[in-house]
Amino acid sequence: MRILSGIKPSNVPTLGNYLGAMQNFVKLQNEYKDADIIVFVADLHSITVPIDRQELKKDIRSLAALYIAVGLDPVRTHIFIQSEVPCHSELSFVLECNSYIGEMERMIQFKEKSVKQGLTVSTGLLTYPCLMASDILLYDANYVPVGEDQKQHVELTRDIAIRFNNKYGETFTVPEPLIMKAGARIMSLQDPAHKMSKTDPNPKGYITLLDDINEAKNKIKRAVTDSLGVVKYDKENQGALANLMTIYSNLSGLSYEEIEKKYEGLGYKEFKEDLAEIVGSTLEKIQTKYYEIIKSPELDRILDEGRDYAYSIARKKLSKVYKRIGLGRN
Ligand code: AQP
Repeated sequence: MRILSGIKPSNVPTLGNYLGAMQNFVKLQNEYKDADIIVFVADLHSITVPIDRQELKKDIRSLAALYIAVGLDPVRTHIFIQSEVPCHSELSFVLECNSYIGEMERMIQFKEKSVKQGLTVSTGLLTYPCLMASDILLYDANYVPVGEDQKQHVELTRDIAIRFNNKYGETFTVPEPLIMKAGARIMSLQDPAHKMSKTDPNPKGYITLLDDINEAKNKIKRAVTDSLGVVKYDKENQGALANLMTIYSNLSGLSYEEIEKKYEGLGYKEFKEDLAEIVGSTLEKIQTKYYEIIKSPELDRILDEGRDYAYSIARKKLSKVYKRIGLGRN
């Protein structure tokens, strides 16, 4: 069994990326001892929108180090940088030729991001689900752990794989999205109607894993809440509080009922102060490990090993695809 996933280095990962994705990679790594686990830094995905070169370079390395800092063990999990394995872009074009523009235009992420960009929206933003499909199909991944927002792209990957297999013969494993319920969709701290995103123009809406600890605590304390003043999980009527309770529950291990009991008769203030401490100590643990790794030459060794491992699998799959289609001389 192979489990594969990636995150794009379009800034430092947020608590949303951590709870919806990274934490689950670690759980799966520790639970499925026999699975082959591959996690990559999806740097090609970052260039679908304008991005500063220096920032990108920094974020690529940071994300690789953060994977290890949150608990991925490079002995168990192969970690690599997507653009260092050219097969991803090569297969992507083949998949673009086996998918439809209508399918791409239906993707919610494309709709949302293209509205923000207006006329300058890149072609890559439209076709990036094909790149994501390549990321997955090159490795015959059985499971792809993602947050809820990426489910649609994994479903599209399934459609493309089935279509290709029907047309050219059995080539790709059809993957399943793996969405862990807890933390699947963390919302902005300033607007509970929108998911927490690392490129939100309002930095108060998100907490990154490398935020200054005091600043992160303040973001929790200043997060919007509702007017009812009761700590009760009610997504419909108290969406902002429900989001904070989800973060609380995930990081502390307490259930919603246990949290409600703990704050019975108390207001939001105590709840938020405690949550700020919980978030602060989570970040502190991650950051301590992060600053050890980011400086060490070990990180490059891990990424070299990951790249070579990924390349050996991806190249074979790409040759098979080319052969099936009739490309080249073989
Ligand atoms: N708010 C979220 N709650 C839970 N999971 C989330 N993920 C993203 N946001 C949340 C999950 O994190 C993984 C990596 O995402 P990505 O960076 O590759 O793409 P994204 O979904 O576009 O993430 P962002 O933070 O919103 O980035 P930008 O702002 O650059 O677009 C995925 O598994 C995703 O589901």
